[in-house]
Amino acid sequence: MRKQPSSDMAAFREVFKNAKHVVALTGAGISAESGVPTFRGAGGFWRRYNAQDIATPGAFLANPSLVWEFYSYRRDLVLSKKPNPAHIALAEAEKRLADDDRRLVVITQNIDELHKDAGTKNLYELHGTLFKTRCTKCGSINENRDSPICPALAGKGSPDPDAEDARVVEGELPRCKKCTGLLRPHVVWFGESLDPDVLMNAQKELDSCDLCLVIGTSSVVYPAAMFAPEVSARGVPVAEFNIESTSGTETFGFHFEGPCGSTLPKALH
Ligand code: BJW
Ligand code: ZN
Repeated sequence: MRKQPSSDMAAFREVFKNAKHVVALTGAGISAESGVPTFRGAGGFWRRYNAQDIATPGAFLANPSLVWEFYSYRRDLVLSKKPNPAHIALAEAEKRLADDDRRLVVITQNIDELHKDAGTKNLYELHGTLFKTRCTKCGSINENRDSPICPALAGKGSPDPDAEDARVVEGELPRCKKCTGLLRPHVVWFGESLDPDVLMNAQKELDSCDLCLVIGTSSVVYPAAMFAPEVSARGVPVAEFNIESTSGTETFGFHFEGPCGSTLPKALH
């Protein structure tokens, strides 16, 4: 039988004290205490859709207006949110470790930029960001924090399951300034490949780290879901911070159950 993961904080802190290269893999749960909804479980729906229905190239092709409503709503929501003590604990630990010639890196699945806002510098955003657009015609990528992102989406995107689809015509959705092509959010949808450079650099960090933290992710979406189990299989300690057990828990050495805004600052202080 497998050993149960330990929840001994003193033992974890000893491992952390001696680690030279720490990778923190984060998911939606780290932003939950900032007020950003997670994807799975209660509250994970926008209207009657979950992420797997609407965060796809097929959904965008079929109804770009609906998908833009979804992202427009989430951009506005996130613009009103701030990093919480878990994001800040990681950013502060990165600075402290750097002063001691050690390294902490965050690999996030989140697209909310709250790690950046907290001051994290060593950051890989696996699934892109809410605040960049990409042209579907010329491929140009641009930062964009406009609210609303275009006049036709002003006041649209209500998450209410009874809200009516705005059916904005394509010509009035966000368009490219260079070529007038239709813009899309610069995020990674189901069935799409991750940016190969981001993926390669993240993989290098994972291959050389001597401690891995898995924070606020259900560990069901690939390829991120296999990162921590791979590190663990190398014999490197992995510590999970989550409000519940996940499919990965059994393979990790440590599991700290509870909101990571409370558990992580204690672990990394
Ligand atoms: C707290 C907390 C608190 C709450 N404190 N904790 C291999 C096998 C099977 C399938 C595949 C495979 N390889 C690829 C696939 C297909 C697919 C996939 O993984 N599907 C699975 C669902 C099975 N993957 C892909 O398509 C990926 N592309 C790819 O691999 O390309 C090559 C390829 C394609 C197809 C076939 C084979 C190869 C791309 C995935 C892109 C995911 N995109 C999304 C949307 C991004 C844009 C957007 O946000 O709109 O990314 S989906 C969504 O899920 C989002 C998230 O980043 C991602 C992960 O979710 P996360 O962060 O784990 O959130 P939750 O909600 O699931 O969990 C929150 C956790 O927090 C929970 O555990 C809570 O308990 C916890 N929690 N409060 C601590 N306070
Ligand atoms: Zn263009």
